[in-house]
Amino acid sequence: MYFLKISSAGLLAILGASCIQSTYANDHGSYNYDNVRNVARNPMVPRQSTQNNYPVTGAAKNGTAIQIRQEIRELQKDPTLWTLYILALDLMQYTNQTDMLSWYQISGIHGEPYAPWDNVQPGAGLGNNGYCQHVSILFPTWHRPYVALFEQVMYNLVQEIASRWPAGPVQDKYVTAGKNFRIPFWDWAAVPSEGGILPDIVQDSPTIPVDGPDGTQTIANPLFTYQFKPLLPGAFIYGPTQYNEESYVLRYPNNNTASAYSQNGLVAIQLNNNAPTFRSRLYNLFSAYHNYSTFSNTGWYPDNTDGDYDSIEGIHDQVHALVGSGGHMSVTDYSAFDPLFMLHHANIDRLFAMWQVINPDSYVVPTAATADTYNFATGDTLDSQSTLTPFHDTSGNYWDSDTVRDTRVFGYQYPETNGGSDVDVKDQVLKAVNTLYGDKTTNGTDGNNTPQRRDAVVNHREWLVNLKSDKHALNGSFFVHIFLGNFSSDPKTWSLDPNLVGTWAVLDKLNTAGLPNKPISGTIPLTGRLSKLVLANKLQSLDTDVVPRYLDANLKYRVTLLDDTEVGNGDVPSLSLMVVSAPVVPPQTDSELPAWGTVVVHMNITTTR
Ligand SMILES: *[C@@H]1O[C@H](CO)[C@@H](O)[C@H](O)[C@H]1NC(C)=O
Ligand SMILES: *[C@@H]1O[C@H](CO)[C@@H](O)[C@H](O)[C@H]1NC(C)=O
Ligand SMILES: *[C@@H]1O[C@H](CO)[C@@H](O)[C@H](O)[C@H]1NC(C)=O
Ligand SMILES: *[C@@H]1O[C@H](CO)[C@@H](O)[C@H](O)[C@H]1NC(C)=O
Ligand SMILES: *[C@@H]1O[C@H](CO)[C@@H](O)[C@H](O)[C@H]1NC(C)=O
Ligand SMILES: *[C@@H]1O[C@H](CO)[C@@H](O)[C@H](O)[C@H]1NC(C)=O
Ligand SMILES: *[C@@H]1O[C@H](CO)[C@@H](O)[C@H](O)[C@H]1NC(C)=O
Ligand SMILES: *[C@@H]1O[C@H](CO)[C@@H](O)[C@H](O)[C@H]1NC(C)=O
Ligand SMILES: [Cu+2]
Repeated sequence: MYFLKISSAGLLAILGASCIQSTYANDHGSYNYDNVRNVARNPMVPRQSTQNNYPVTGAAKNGTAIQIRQEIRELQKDPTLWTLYILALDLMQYTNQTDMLSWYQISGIHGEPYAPWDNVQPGAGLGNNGYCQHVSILFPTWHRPYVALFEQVMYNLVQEIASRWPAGPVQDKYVTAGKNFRIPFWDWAAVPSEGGILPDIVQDSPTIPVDGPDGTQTIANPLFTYQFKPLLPGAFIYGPTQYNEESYVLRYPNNNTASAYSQNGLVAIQLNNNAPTFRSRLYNLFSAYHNYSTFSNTGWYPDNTDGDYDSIEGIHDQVHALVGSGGHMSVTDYSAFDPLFMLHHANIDRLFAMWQVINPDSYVVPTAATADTYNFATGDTLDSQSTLTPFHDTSGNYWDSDTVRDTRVFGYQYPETNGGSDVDVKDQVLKAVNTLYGDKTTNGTDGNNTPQRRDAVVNHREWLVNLKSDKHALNGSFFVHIFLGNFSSDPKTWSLDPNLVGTWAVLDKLNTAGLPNKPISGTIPLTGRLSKLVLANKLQSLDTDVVPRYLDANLKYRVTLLDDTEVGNGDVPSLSLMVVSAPVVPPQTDSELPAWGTVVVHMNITTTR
């Protein structure tokens, strides 16, 4: 469902309507395999590892077969693999929380409850952190074995589930398909061939029918939410208190009480509304960022230029915060419990893998840690041999950025990075970047259902807002909404407003007292919106003598916390915004990307806007 133009009244109607849409399936439960072999309910719980050094291998590799991770909506077209995927998610979620391979414990590696996993103990004084690396040179590489571990657990469950069909051709079909199983990714930037950015399956229904080994049953939809079983008191030590009361993972909760529900409908709209900026940020990142240090994370390096504000982590943060909007995905330490987390991170890993193909020589260089994690203190030097704890390889050593550099060590590739010796993989990646994220995605539609015709605008110049703030400026995650033109006076509607260009998000922890507060940065591209104005004859050109005047009259911004309360523009210590542009030579073929000239600053955006 798209909204071409929504008035403020229309937005309020949508807000109202969404209040009746979602209720939870209370204990609709998991798939019941009882009748197949007359064994106890959920007999297929993965065995608790009895030795330490659990080897992270990715999905089992049979011989040299590297399998492809597919987009979730592609995987859904294959009913056999899809059934196995849903059943494996379900089984993992219903695995006892005390088990190290349960959904609970795998999710818990990322952040809270800050428990050791695989008996990997925290460094001295570091126990109140997750293992995960953010604002870190290790952001892309740490998450690679993490997602591979999830894939490995899922793969093993798939093998077990497939074997549960009664012997015969149907079982053979599932067993054969299961051997090629890989987890899907969620491409939130490409123009979907149908539907919106947020896949229907993750939002439509709290329960789904699944045709498993014991026939068709209705189960709790494992992509809709994850239910803690049970929510352990005090597991989430840093408030707000609702996280210790909500026994379901929530997205955009309607209030912050234990009985709150997810407003997936609003998440879907604000993702559609922001998708043109996901797409443009990615396209700019692939085109203009060729240094791994800047590409990899939101941290601001002292020798950065005005063209170095964005990063893959920054775009990742925008998606996290908009999906969560006050729910679990918008808090770093709780985010991994949401079923969308691994779909999102498989996509981040894919974008990283694509970037690696274009930039094979730029990689992790020694860089001081900007924040504490479970095993590294602020200021420790992180390099390509820093251990990616708690992930061991088969020799009992930890994986490091050097050993995870190629996704094939974990037995997977992506559609764009896959190819034998006869395939020019770089050419394939460049074409995919142009097709999926490029200026010439004509005939596609963006979130507002308007054609993208940026290529029709001659004299090409890219316009952006550069943003920078301290990571913990507000002691918690927050949004900066950038508008061109008038917008609603109700902060609840800002991320949905038709005149929103994009929402920059700062993703934060909840326990920031006393933490080092380093600057981070990002961008919100303006060119797509400005080009539409040019095409509509509302703006003369994208030239430097025209655009600043227009922006001076029309560009505005507002800040909100994740519960949609406004923070005054002047009340955000360290937040700065500026308008920049660069001349860009458009690609001559679909195997090239735009060539960026020097980025220049046009205006500082003052707090009075
Ligand atoms: C690997 O493939 C071979 C040949 O298809 C098969 O016999 C074997 O069982 C497979 N091994 C695993 C671990 O799946
Ligand atoms: C989970 O395992 C623990 C420890 O083995 C056990 O006490 C508990 O009853 C189990 N929970 C469920 C729901 O089976
Ligand atoms: C929060 O939302 C739930 C679900 O609509 C409702 O039952 C509850 O009364 C609300 N609580 C408050 C304090 O608004
Ligand atoms: C990459 O960026 C980092 C951080 O700005 C900088 O220190 C380093 O010199 C750059 N590397 C190259 C090869 O330009
Ligand atoms: C775009 O759509 C128009 C009309 O539907 C069609 O004629 C044209 O070939 C399409 N262009 C591309 C690049 O697909
Ligand atoms: C913006 O709002 C002002 C004040 O309500 C109004 O005068 C102006 O026409 C509006 N501009 C647009 C482009 O809607
Ligand atoms: C954030 O926390 C720090 C340290 O506790 C405090 O000094 C600062 O005033 C807080 N800032 C805001 C905006 O709440
Ligand atoms: C923007 O502000 C910075 C520092 O606050 C200043 O150095 C710079 O000259 C300003 N740029 C413009 C275009 O006003
Ligand atoms: Cu993340």
